[in-house]
Amino acid sequence: MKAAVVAFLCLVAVSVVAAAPPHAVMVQAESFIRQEKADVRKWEIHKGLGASGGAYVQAVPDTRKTHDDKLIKGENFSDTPGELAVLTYNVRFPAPGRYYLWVRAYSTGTEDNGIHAGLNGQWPDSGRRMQWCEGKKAWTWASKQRTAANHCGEPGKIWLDVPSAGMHTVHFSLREDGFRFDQFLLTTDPAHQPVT
Ligand SMILES: [Ca+2]
Ligand SMILES: [Ca+2]
Repeated sequence: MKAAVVAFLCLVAVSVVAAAPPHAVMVQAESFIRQEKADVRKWEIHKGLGASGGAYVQAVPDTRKTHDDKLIKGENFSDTPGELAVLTYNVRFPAPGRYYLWVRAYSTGTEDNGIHAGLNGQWPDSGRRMQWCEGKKAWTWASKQRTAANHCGEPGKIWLDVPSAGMHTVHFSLREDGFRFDQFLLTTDPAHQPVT
């Protein structure tokens, strides 16, 4: 009898865990606490464009506007996360876990639509090369990673593994200059898609 009761309680406990709502944290891009490596490119706060919270940040100057403009690594482009124009945010997480990262961005072409993300001074592979192909000249939520197979990015590959509940630092750094960045969302629900 005792065993049956214990088994029943275990089933209840499992179902409670399974039914727990996912955790999510939303942050405005303009609420960064510091900016570093900003001598070549820097993030400026702008108002307008219908941005959430009334403001967004843009990586300036934007010298590579089209594919024909010269690509200069370490200046108007960086494939090395943390190299250029690094923004840091204090984010309080309700629980540890894998948080899928979504960013709301506004791009105009093919040379202002990428960024890198990191956590606690680290730049994991799952935060590299966030990429937007859809939604030109409109704020667009996306969570895709540019890969060799798909330059427009693959969904489900961008996340940050948060080691504990409480305060952690989230980072973004430049991949392409001119990038406009409104806000970001971290959610433990892999199926969640923010509404643009
Ligand atoms: Ca650019
Ligand atoms: Ca904003």
